[in-house]
Amino acid sequence: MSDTGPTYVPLEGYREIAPEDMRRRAAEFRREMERRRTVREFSERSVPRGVIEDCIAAAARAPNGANRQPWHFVAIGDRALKRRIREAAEEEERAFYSGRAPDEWLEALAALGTDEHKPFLEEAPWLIAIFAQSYEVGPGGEKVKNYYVQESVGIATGILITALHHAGLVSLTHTPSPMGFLNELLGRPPNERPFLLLVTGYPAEGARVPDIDKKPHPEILTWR
Ligand code: IYR
Repeated sequence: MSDTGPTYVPLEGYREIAPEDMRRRAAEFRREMERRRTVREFSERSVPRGVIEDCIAAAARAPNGANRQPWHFVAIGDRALKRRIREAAEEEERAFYSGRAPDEWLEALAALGTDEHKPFLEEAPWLIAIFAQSYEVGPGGEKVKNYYVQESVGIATGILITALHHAGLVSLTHTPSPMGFLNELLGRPPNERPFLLLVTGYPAEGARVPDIDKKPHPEILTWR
């Protein structure tokens, strides 16, 4: 471990935005994010790998605990592998929907219309498996602690979802539970836990989304 203090460089990336531009940019971005919807019906249209790479690169800029960057992304475009992931996820989901999930949870999901069928795992051009590194393995095989892992990976995932939306794609945050099969199918080590599986691509033609809305502002925002 380093025993030297910090070294500093100038903040070169910052760009000041004039107040009127700031208002316009904030309002435009708000409107863009108001168009984001989680989509479960995907087209098989392909999406260039470079787009996915740029979105993941944006996500990997996320602030995170002690700059450990405790994440690993696996971008899956291979059809056979997507099929195996679908089969494994559907097996877990069958158990979830037919008994493992408490009634209260199933009631909470009723408005979303989800069930154990996950065709999107094969149809969408890309699946992005996000792994959280609970700890690192040091040179002598010892466990090195990571900090704020859930928060860090959650922030990175939020940026990834935003980047994909900004690029003109839709996504689905899919959480087959448990997700341990992803370590096996994707060859990831035991210090990594699957965080979620992000499905992304174009929406299917005529895709529909649940008729649900976000909470009104007074409920989510307090000014003091
Ligand atoms: N993992 C299941 C169930 C599910 C859970 C929540 I919380 C959702 O917001 C949606 C689905 C599935 O993916 O179907």
